[in-house]
Amino acid sequence: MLTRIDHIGIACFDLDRTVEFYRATYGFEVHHTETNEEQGVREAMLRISGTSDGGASYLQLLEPVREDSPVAKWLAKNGEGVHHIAFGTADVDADAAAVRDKGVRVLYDEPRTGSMGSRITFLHPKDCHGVLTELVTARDPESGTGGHGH
Ligand code: CMX
Ligand code: CO
Repeated sequence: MLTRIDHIGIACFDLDRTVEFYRATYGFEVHHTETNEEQGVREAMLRISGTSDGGASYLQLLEPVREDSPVAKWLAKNGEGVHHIAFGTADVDADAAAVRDKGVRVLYDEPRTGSMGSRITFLHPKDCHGVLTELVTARDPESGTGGHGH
C-alpha cells in the first residue's frame, strides 16, 4: 500500500546552489547527501515533514554526475525542474508487482538501492500520464528514516 509522498525529485545543474536556494528562501535544511553511482546522481534530501505512517516526506535535489545518466539526459532536454514523484510503501516488491499486473511498465526486475539505503523502482512515465513515478521502501520502514543523515 502506498502511504505517503516520500519525495519529489527535482533536477538541477548545480546542487550546492539549489540547496542554498531552498535554505535561504524557505529555511529547509539538508537532512542527508550522497552520490548514487548506479543512478548517476549527486543528491541532497531536504526533510519537509513527518507523515502519519511514521515516515517522512522530502525534496530530493538531483545533480547528474555523468552525461549518460537519466537526469543529465532529462536536463539537456527540459532544463531544471520537477523530474519525478515518489510514493512510499512498506513493501516495494508487492506494490511494484501489483502495478505491473495492471499493465504499467516497471523499469527494474528487482528494486535497486536509493537514498539512505532505501529500495526503489520506477514506473515508466508514458504509462503514468507523463509522470515518472518511483516507489520506495525506506531501509527502516518502521521509522521511515532509512538511516542516519549526512
Ligand atoms: N518525466 C516525464 N517524462 C519523461 C521523463 C520524466 N522524468 N523522462 C523521460 N520522459 C519521457 C520523454 O519526454 C520521452 O517522451 P517523448 O518520446 O514523448 O519525447 C520519453 O519519456 C522517453 O524519454 P527519453 O528522453 O528518450 O529517455 P529514456 O527513454 O532513455 O529514459 C526513463 C526514460 C524514464 C526510462 C529513464 O529516465 C529512467 O530509467 N528513469 C529511472 C531512473 C532515474 O530517473 N534515476 C534518477 C533518479 C534517482 C532517484 O530518484 O534516486
Ligand atoms: Co527519487
